[in-house]
Amino acid sequence: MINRKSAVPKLFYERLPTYDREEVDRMLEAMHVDGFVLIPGVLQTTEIKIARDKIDRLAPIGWDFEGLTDHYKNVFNRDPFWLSFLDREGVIDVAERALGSNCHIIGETAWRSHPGHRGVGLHLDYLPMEWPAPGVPSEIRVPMFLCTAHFYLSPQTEELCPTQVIPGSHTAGSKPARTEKQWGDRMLQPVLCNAGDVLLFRSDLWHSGSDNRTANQVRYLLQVHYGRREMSQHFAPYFEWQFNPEVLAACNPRQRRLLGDHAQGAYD
Ligand SMILES: O=C(O)CCC(=O)C(=O)O
Repeated sequence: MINRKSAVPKLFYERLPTYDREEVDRMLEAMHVDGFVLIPGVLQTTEIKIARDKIDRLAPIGWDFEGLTDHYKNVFNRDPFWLSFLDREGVIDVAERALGSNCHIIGETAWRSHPGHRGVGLHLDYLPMEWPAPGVPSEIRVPMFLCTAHFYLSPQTEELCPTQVIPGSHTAGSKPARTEKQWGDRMLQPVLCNAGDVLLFRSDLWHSGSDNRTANQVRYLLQVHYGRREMSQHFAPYFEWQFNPEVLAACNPRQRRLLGDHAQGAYD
C-alpha cells in the first residue's frame, strides 16, 4: 500500500520506456503495471503534415470550442482521412487486448494549443472502481474500460505543453484530490517525444496537460478514445447524430466495428 503523503517526490523513470509496435504482450503488461505505453514512430512525416493542415481547416461544430485551445470532437465523421488513426498497428492491437476484440471508439478529438494554452491539471478520465482504502492490493488487476491514444503531431518539448503522467498511479483506486500533486513518492513526469509517437494510457491513470510556454509554437494533437463495447459512444449532439455516408463507405470492416457496427443483440 502506498502512503499518499509520503516523502519527497521523484521521477519514477529517468526516461520513459518505449515499445515497438509488435511488442503487444509487453505493452499489455505495461498497461497493467505503468498504466501507459509510449510507441515511437507510428506516424510518417508526410501524414503528420497532412493531419496538421486538415486540423487548420476544421471549423467548430456542436460542442467544439476555439480560443487559446481549439478542440474539435469526433473528427472521424468529417473526413475519411481520420479513419486510418483508429486501427494503427500496435495501438489497436493493445487496445483490443485491453478492452476486448469488440471494443469501439467513443470519440476522436483534434486539438490545437496556441502559446498561452493552459493545460488541464492532474486528473483521471474515468475510474471504473473506487477502492475503499488507498492503493489497490498488488494481487488485484483492475480491468481497463477506457483507454486514450495520443497521436502527437508536434514534437513534445518541455515548453510545448507535453502530457504528464504518474507511472503506476492507476493503482491508487481513487481520483487525485484537488491538492494532490504526486502519488506516493512518484511525481508527474512529462512525456517528451517526437511528432509521430503515440502515448496509449488507461483512463484511471493520473495524468495532466501542461502549458504552452513557447512564444510562437502551436501544439497539434489527435486523441482516439477507445472503450469496451459496453461503454457508450460520446457522439454528440446525441439526437441529431448521423454518420457521414462518405465516411462509412470508406471504412474497412475493423474501422466499421470501431465506429459501433457490432452484432445486434442486447448483450452481444
Ligand atoms: O493535453 C494533454 O496532453 C492532456 C489532455 C488530457 O489530459 C485529457 O484530454 O484528459
